[in-house]
Order: sequence, then C-alpha cells, then structure tokens
Amino acid sequence: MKKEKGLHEIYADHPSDADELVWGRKVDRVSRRGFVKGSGLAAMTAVLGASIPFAKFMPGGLIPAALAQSDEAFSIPGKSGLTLLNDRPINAETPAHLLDDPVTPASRLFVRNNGVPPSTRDIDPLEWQITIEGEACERPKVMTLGEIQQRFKHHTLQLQIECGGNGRSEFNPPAKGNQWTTGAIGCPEWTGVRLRDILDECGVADNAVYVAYAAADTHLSGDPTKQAISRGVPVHKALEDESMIVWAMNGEPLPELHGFPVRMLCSGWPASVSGKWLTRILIRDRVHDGAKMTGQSYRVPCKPVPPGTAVADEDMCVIESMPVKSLITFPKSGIEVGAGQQLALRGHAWAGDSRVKAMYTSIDFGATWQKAKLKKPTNRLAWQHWSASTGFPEAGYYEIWARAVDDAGRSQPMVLPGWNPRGYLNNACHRIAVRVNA
Ligand SMILES: Nc1nc2c(c(=O)[nH]1)N[C@H]1C(S)=C(S)[C@@H](COP(=O)(O)O)O[C@H]1N2
Ligand SMILES: [Mo]
Repeated sequence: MKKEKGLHEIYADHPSDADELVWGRKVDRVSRRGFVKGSGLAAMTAVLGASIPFAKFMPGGLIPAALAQSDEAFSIPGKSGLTLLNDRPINAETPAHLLDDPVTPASRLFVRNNGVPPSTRDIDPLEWQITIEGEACERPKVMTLGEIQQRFKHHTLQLQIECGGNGRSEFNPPAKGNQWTTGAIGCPEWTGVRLRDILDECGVADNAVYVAYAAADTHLSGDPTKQAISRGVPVHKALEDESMIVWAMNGEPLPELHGFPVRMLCSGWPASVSGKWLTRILIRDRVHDGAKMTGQSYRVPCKPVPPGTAVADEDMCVIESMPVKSLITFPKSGIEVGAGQQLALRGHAWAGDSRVKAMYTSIDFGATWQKAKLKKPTNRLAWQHWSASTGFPEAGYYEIWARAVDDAGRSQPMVLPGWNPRGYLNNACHRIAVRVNA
C-alpha cells in the first residue's frame, strides 16, 4: 500500500467514494463526516499495523499521514534530500523533517523555476547591471551590483519565502501546477540593501502604484519576446524595511539556482514576487502587468467559490500577504516510540506580513489542543520556532497535528481552506504519523 502510487489521486478523483474505495467504509455525502468505524477501521488498522486509539475523532476522507507522505528523494547539485516535482524547469521541495534548522541552509531550500535560468556561473557579480525605470520613476538609472553594494547600507535579515502554491497537492478538484506538499518554504538569512534606498535614489513619483522586477531567465518556449515571470508588489510593500535586493544567503553568494548574483526579496507574500537573476526594477503607474501577474496566476477568487467553479479573470484578485502556517520539523513522520515515553516536538510557524501569536498541538485529530512554546521572530518576517512535548495514553497509531494562530486571531484550518482554481494558499494544519509501541 505504501509504495502504491495514486492514493492522493483516488481521493482526488472520488472524494466521497475514497473512504469506501480505500477502506471499505461509508461516508455521509452531505456532512462529509464519516468517523472511522467497523470494517473501514479494521482495514485502516491492518494497513497501519497498529490500533488507532483516537479513531472516534478521525474525520472521514482523511488519508493517514503515515501513508500520505512519501519519502522519494533525488539529487541536484548543492541539494540533499529534496523531492523533485519537475525537472524542466527544476522544481523541488524539502521534506518537513529536513527543514528542522532554525535558519534554512542553501542545501535545504526549495527551488521554484518558471523558465530557463540564465547561466551566471562565470559572470563578474560586481559588473551585473540593474536598470531602474518605469512610468513612475523620476530619475531612471543603470547601476551595477558593485555600485549598489558601495552606495547603500547593508542589512542582514532572516526572511521566510514560501511559494504561493505550497500545499497545492491537497486541493480537490486538483489544481494544475507543481504538486507541492508542504516543502515550498524556507527561512534563510539574506544580506543586501533595502529596495527603498534604491527607489529613493531613483525617485518614486506621486503616481507610482507598483514596484516590479524583470529578470534574466528565459521563457520555456524559447521565444525571446516572452518572459518567464515578471511580478511585483504595491509601492507600500516595496518601501517596507524588510523589502530588499539581496546578493548573499547565509553569508555566501546566492547559489545560481536561487538567483545569483542578485534577487529581489519581499518576504511574507507569495515568493513569486521575489525575482531571481534581477535585471530591472520597474516603478509602475499601474498594477504591474508582467508575466504571471495577470489572468489566473497568483490570484484567487475575490469571493469564495464552490470547489470546481470556473472563475472569470476579472473576478480573480492578486494574492498579497500569505496566511498563517506552521510545520512540524521534528520528529520525522512515521517515528516509533515506546509507550510511556514523552516525545519532544518542534517546528516553525509564520504568518505572512503578520506575526504568529500562539501555537498548538493535538494528538487526537484536533479534538483537544495543547499550547506549545513559541519564540519571537529574530526579526520581522522571520519564521518563529516552537516546541512542545507530548505523551500518549496507550499503544497504537497517532497523528500529531500542529496549528498556528496569528496576531489577528486567524487560525490555520484543520481541513483544506477555500478551494481556488490554481490551488494557492493551502494553510491547513501540518500533521505527522507516530506509532506508539507497547
Ligand atoms: N526570475 C525568476 N524569479 C523567480 C522565479 C522564476 O522562475 N524566475 N520563481 C518565483 C517563484 S514562483 C518562487 S516560489 C520563488 C522561489 O525561490 P527559490 O527558487 O529561491 O526557492 O522565486 C520566484 N522568483
Ligand atoms: Mo512560487
């Protein structure tokens, strides 16, 4: 069962039949609740190889975490243990237990490429040119990275980046695109200058609306008139203290895959606004209309829609701040512990432009929650570290669920949040499997 592909597909294709197909249990189609019992419970228990002490709380349609998370690894230079989702362009995510470091090392940061990366290995980074221009730019300029490094004050910050499509694989009906599970997130330490300092130098006119990037990667089709991606943020976000142009990650030059020699970084928003291989900064007098800014890209329905609805472009709104979310990075899903043993838990939590206020864990499918210890962020927009410890009442199969709440009181949902055509913003609780042996 574990090796068998398509468990998600079965659930995705036949949401209400999946429990019956996989476990032989009936689910009430109206309430979508079908707490595991009878032959379904027996089947699930047999596959898991353990009883499920909290089975009465286990929702229908839930694929046990022990089966839902596969372990396939691959290797690309400089990366270890990431899961490859696509090899052209390269897209790879990081299994949760490999994101345990407080500051994400380069080898553990997910990769998301929309086009063909430029070959920058042999360039002189100091000579790399960035053009600042646009309808609302008062003093357009071309600056080399070397000049930028000389002219402006350097800042070093821990900033999280998360792909807007992180968690897409759980949407149903399924959404096209990279089937990210939980691993398109990381929080390295970046060094660079404030975008604001460059913008001030070049003059942001009163009619400025958006600040956007253009980059040196090329379109997958090979068509030189098309861009792979060119996105941006409203002026107020670009002017924040943490919005930067960065050339170093964890004290080293940016790795090629992550934008060497220089990238934009606007943390807390979909990472697609953080342009790699930066060549141009555009001060626009309108909402930027570059590649993947318009249509359905990085947009969600302005008003919630039932799953599967086709939504017209004009009813789609640009994603801004990402929602509150968390990860369990220790232990690794599938761990076995002895009965009576306390298990230490830890991970990270983040909340877009906001701060995480509280963190909770549950061992009974969300019936009860225990408050975890939560640290303050090292700086604004860095992820926050949490830790907890739990015991288990008896031997069997358990899941640990983790749930963060932000400073506006918004909580991660335990089930999938609002369905949207492209599968963005899934911030459902992360969960892992634990087996408690007698
Ligand atoms: N030039 C350029 N910048 C880009 C992209 C890209 O394809 N080209 N992908 C974006 C997307 S969608 C994401 S999620 C992040 C991923 O950053 P990473 O590969 O450094 O993790 O980069 C963003 N910046
Ligand atoms: Mo992304």
